Amino acid sequence: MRIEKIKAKMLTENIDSLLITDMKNIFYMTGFSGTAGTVFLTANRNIFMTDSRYSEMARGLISDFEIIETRDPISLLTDLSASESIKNIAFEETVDYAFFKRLSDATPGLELLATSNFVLELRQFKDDREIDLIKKACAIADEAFMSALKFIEPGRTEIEVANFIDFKMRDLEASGISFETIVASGKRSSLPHGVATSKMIQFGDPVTIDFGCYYEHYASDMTRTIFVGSVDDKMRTIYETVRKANEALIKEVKAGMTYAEYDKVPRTIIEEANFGQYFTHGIGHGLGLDVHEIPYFNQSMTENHLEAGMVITDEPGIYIPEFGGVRIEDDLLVTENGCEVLTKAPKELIVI
Ligand SMILES: [Mn+2]
Repeated sequence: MRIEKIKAKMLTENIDSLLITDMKNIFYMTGFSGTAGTVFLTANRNIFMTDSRYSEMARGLISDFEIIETRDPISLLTDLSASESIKNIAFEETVDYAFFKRLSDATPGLELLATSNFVLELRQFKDDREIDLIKKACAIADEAFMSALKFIEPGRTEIEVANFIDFKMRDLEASGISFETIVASGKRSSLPHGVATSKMIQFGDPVTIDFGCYYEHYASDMTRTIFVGSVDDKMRTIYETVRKANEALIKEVKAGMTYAEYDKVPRTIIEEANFGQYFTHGIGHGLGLDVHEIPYFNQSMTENHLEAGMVITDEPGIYIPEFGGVRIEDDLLVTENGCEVLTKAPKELIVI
């Protein structure tokens, strides 16, 4: 149970009370998906505060919390802290300054403890239902990509392609896109995060498409680079290097691999092909309720190990300024002995 795990962690870290304000963390803990809510946990009480718009919904939805209707959760904390003899309140460090100021003004005499990733550390490990939802989000992205292959042609703008993909994913029952769809064509493909523009796609262009959707609150995130009309030898070499890096990592990954090694396997392949200086970002990230969430990877993380149940991306890229770039990104479920690739769109070099 999620709540028991959080309570155990509070005990270990000498936290008397925990204030959860991040709506995705609140959803994770309670199943509540409205726009206003605050969770306050003490050793003895699980409190969910929301305003009158949501209190009835919350009462029907959330069984293991006391529901308190209020427009001002912070002012309630003073009373609650006194009645529960609390000495400290842990809060999520992602709150904004105005919130922190109100919190600290309302709780004189109490120690405020900033926490980072308190709930997110639990969110790293997906249960079977979460995995099914992520798989569905990935399947929607796969299908949208296959449709886009038939839609992309010289004369279409990047924005038209992005709109097509976004609509297609919604048509396939996505609740929305998980981030602004990237369509970067021609030289613009050297921009790792080139959001779609009114540039027309031309014969000979590489087109990098990075996109994903939410399905029942869970995200997918996928990238493919395809070529329109033709592909030159240098681009072909770049493409095959990125693909080799992506696929080598898929073969190597399993529970127990260090975060450093996760980054190193594909990066070494790209370096050995003399493109190392053009792989300018991290190899990937976790995904779930957020499209980017912990874990993140870099080569100094030799003490962190992948564990079964994590869903992470494998997204090597090579970006040559004023020339073009390639990225291939898959979503992987880490297992004890390897991984399951959740995004299944083809990766052989595609020229349309
Ligand atoms: Mn990504």
